[in-house]
Amino acid sequence: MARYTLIVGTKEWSSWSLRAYLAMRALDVAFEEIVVPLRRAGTTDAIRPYSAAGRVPILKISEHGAEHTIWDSLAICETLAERHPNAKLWPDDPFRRAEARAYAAEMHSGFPDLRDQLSMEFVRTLPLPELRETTAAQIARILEAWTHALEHHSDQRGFLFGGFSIADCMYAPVVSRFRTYGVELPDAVQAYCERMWALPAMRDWAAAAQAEIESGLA
Ligand SMILES: N[C@@H](CCC(=O)N[C@@H](CS)C(=O)NCC(=O)O)C(=O)O
Repeated sequence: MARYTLIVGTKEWSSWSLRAYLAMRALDVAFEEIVVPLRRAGTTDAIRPYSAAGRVPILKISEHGAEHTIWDSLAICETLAERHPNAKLWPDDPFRRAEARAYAAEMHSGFPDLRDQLSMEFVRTLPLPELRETTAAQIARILEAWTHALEHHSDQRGFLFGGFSIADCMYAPVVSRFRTYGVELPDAVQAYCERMWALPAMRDWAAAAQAEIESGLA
């Protein structure tokens, strides 16, 4: 049987780690977690023993006497989807799945101004800064994409593509950013964000982030 270890960064800040964590939590499997403190002089040195890329998240899979390393949030999500088809981390329908993948890829490779100007502070609430035009345009694009998915691909389960999928994992840090900075949202998107925020895995991540703040780690 495989043994999973997920290496993540400080939960208040590590948006890429949150994505892999949510995918992991969507499976019915135990995993060990290691948290590496970010924004420290020694952060890269602390990550490199786990992966030469020096970035979190990292998934270690020990199986049949060998240890495999997967770095990068989307590669981890894809690997988990492949290894655990019953968890349905991607939609069944091929075109829906293709679209969900495009959503995930758009997040993975895009929205640099949003990520830069509204950095993830998972449980803190902060004033909304004056948005650059590019940031405002990226927020508008996300709202358009989510509204489209919720109208055309969602169902009574209420996630972007019906059941919880990797598309939701990839956008979860944006849900948190919208909450942190009080971004005004259309009703359907607000309801989606509330559903995401209420997920047990999101609540657990929030509790850990709060503990980091209280202990001075974040
Ligand atoms: N594209 C990568 C990005 C990973 C990334 O940039 N992670 C940040 C933390 S959220 C990191 O490891 N930073 C290292 C550092 O701050 O030194 C992924 O999707 O996993």
